[in-house]
Amino acid sequence: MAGRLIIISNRIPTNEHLSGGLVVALHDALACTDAVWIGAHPDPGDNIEELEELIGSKYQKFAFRLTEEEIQNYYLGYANSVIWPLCHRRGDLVDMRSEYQSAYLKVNARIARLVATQLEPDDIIWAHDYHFLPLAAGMRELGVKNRIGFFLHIPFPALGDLSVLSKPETFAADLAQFDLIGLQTRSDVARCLEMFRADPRAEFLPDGSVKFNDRVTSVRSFPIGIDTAGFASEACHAGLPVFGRETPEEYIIGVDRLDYSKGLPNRFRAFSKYLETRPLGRKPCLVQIAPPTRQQVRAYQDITRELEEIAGHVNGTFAELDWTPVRYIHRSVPRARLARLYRQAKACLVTSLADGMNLVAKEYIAAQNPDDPGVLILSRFAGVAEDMTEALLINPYDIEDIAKAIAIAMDMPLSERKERHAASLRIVEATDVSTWSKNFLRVLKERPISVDFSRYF
Ligand code: ADQ
Repeated sequence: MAGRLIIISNRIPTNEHLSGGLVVALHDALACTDAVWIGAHPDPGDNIEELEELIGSKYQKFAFRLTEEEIQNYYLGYANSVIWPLCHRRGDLVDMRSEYQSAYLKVNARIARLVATQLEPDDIIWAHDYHFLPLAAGMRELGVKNRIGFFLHIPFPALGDLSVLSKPETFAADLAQFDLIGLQTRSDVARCLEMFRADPRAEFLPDGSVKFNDRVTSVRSFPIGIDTAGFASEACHAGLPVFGRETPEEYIIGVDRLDYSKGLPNRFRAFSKYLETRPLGRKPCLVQIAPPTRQQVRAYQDITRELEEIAGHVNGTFAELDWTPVRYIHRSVPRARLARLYRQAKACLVTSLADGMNLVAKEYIAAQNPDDPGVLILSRFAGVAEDMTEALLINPYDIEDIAKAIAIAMDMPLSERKERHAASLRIVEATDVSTWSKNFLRVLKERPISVDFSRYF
């Protein structure tokens, strides 16, 4: 009998219709396999030694509880105040504390135990993201031999930056316990292989995989995507006007979680710079949708305050009775509405200083009318830029460069818009989300279940 697919992620969807991202991403894999999804319960709790079944889904879902203290130390602490800034090249924001690290290890060891008790020999496990770096190591210690794959949604850190960790050598050792390490881009793969190359415990095998002590792991890129056709059809849907009565004449859109990695302050400053030199009579808006996240972490409070100040300043400088240049919306927008907002926008600004992939870029392209498309202004530092080279690529650290790109986008001739859009759409279609999960699972299933080294020598 074919084994089950066990997915482990930090968040577990509580309502499949409302949540985007990973739920949509894994929908196909979950629908056509005997699948189980395990993730953190949205509410803290003290019953931490058991998995709770969540009912009302097409596949099995189990939640593990985190205590209040673990949310503080494991989730907000080690995951989001150490690993996240490390991977996004913000060593200055790393908040290293011993209680963070011990909570991270403890929670991972517990989840390893909880998952191990559920396992059958043919099950395959797919762990998601930086919350679970030591999960396979914990499971191997318990004797788990099943295939375990890992996908890192955020950038792979540079070798030199790993030194911010108190035990940098465990980063490679933990990852090597997975049978497959999936990363977003070819550059991520290069950085990961560089880490293994620099490690005397690692050895490269003829097929490119990495032997690390007694295990062999493979490192591959699987660029994540979206449900392209589904999103495009939502964008075309007729409905109530997206802005109600306050429809701006023309607008540029930005959609991000409010995170310092998304380059929002420079985006606002560049828009302001563009406004200084814009053609007379033109009154474009920047519609920025940015719901706050991780607000208990200091760096997130700081960026929230900074953005409010800049938005206030831009509006103070340029606003007129009938025109508010920056419309800064601090909350989530339903996906169907978001799709239509993208479609009507003349341009989309993605200014990430570092970003694993950036799905907003792909959503914007999918939502456009191919006969009259808008222009994607895209940071070279977003993973999506590795393939989407026909977007208007910018350096997000250079305000003038972004401002110039806005000017070019606002007046780009239709023929050029169509060409750039068609090329970008080909990338979005080729990296559709079902392709992503199918490819990952195919490669994981092809990995030898217990490695026989005589194959290699
Ligand atoms: P994120 O950092 O969350 O994801 P991104 O890839 O842009 O970044 O995905 C955000 C998703 O949330 C998009 O689908 C977007 O539409 C949605 N979203 C954001 N703000 C919203 C709002 N206000 N209302 C409604 N929806 C909103 C991480 C990595 C990325 C990687 C993804 C997937 O940081 O680099 O692309 O995982 O692997």
